[in-house]
Amino acid sequence: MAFTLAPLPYPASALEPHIDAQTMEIHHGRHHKAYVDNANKALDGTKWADMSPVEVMRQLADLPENIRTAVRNNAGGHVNHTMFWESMAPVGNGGGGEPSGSLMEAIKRSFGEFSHFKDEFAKAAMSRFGSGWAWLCVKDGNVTICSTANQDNPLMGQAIAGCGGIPILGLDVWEHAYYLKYQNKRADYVGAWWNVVNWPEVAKRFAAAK
Ligand code: MN3
Repeated sequence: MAFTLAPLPYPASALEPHIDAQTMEIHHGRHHKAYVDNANKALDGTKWADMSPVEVMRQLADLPENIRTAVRNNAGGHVNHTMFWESMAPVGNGGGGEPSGSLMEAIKRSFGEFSHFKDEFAKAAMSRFGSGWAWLCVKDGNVTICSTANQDNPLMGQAIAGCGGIPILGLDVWEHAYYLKYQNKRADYVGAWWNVVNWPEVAKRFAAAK
């Protein structure tokens, strides 16, 4: 089964004004679609073509060298964006606010106050030079922050991605994620994004990762 592009879990305009509809349409319909198409092209006819994209990503080191970079970028892009769409929700309809329960406890254990966690996450997003992602991961039962370049994902492992753990929240800091509305002001995009973070969904991933 080839990878497929799932529809957005909400209308493209649902995250307005924080993320504009045109950005969502282009980001999902063109960028994410291209990752899906190119991953399928690279994997076509190999034994990895029938695996889930997450499985493929975990086995990156075993892939033939002639397709490894294409799969790293495009299966990575597919997994990262699928998670990204599901990590957001309209304001007041799942998006924004603060986490609760055991996820909030884990955040406070690692970062003290929730506001300090947000500062540290924003720092990871801001200090990623060029294109990449900021992540909240579960590692040894605790939550940690890291960032990766391009479409790398912590599930690819420390040796490839430069950080490890099970990601439960990711923020796309490629310019295609924010340039139409925010131009070069990445900090404004990161600040606005907190309003649409789907904490109930992140909490579900946290529970599954522990
Ligand atoms: Mn993107």
